Amino acid sequence: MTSRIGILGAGAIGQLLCWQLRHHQPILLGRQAAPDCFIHTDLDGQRHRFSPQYRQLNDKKLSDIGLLIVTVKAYQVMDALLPLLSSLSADCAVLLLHNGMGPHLQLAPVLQGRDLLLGTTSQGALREASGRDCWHVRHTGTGLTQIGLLNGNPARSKSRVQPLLDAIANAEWTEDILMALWQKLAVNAAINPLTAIHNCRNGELATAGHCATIQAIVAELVTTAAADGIILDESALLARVYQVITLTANNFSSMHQDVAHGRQTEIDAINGFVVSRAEALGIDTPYHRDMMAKVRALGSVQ
Ligand code: KPL
Repeated sequence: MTSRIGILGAGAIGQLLCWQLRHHQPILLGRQAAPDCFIHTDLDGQRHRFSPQYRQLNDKKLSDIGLLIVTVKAYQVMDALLPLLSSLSADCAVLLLHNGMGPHLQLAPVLQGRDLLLGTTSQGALREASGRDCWHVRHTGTGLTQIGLLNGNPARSKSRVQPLLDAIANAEWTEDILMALWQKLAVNAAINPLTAIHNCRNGELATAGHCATIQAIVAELVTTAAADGIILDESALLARVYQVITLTANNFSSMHQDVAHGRQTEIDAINGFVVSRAEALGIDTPYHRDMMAKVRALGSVQ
């Protein structure tokens, strides 16, 4: 039976999903046993304690997993997933849920016919503490979650992912998931590097001084996506970027936080994905290249 849900990646989103899916008894796959976890939710002010079910990454018994949700960062996907593939059943569906784009291009050819789903979530989740005995994750907002099929069997993959869509508020099945991911990419490609470079909260990008750069970032992305077969509405996308800037005005973007904590950033999967697709298609994207160079120069580990 391949009815279990596995979650690969015990970061804040992985732990939050584990709790949201608790009635389906998901399995958290990791290097170490998962301790009890507290989910502090700003939505109802409650604190929920739960004990994730845990299985070690080198456990060869993964054949009962029917849906593997991968919540590691884009740059970790291939290293985390490849060693597990031979232990997964031939019909296990894989769902990638990370910021940015790119790993699906490497993963699709090696999945050997398994369904490949892609998704994006704007659920807010912060890991506040992760000791040996207990983890604490704060659920800060419901944001939109979109999931869709890239390759495989639509009916089978939709039924595999339905428990997840039911468990999260504001989650929807998305027919054109690549279009949704390019749209989300535009938001991250404008906000994340600029907040990291200027060491500011998202809201500061609403000032006039950033307007030309944001417009150019969106325009280059729209041109690249069009050459890649995805037609985006440039003015609607620009409006969406500014809407997110307003709605998350007080937040520090994930890239700002990565730089501030000396962690590897997701620049390669965000502006780097646009640059590499553009290069492959013979398009120049000087603003995205500039964002990459400036974020790399900030000195966090790349
Ligand atoms: O997704 C985000 C991120 O920080 O990675 C945004 C939408 C920019 C919110 O901060």
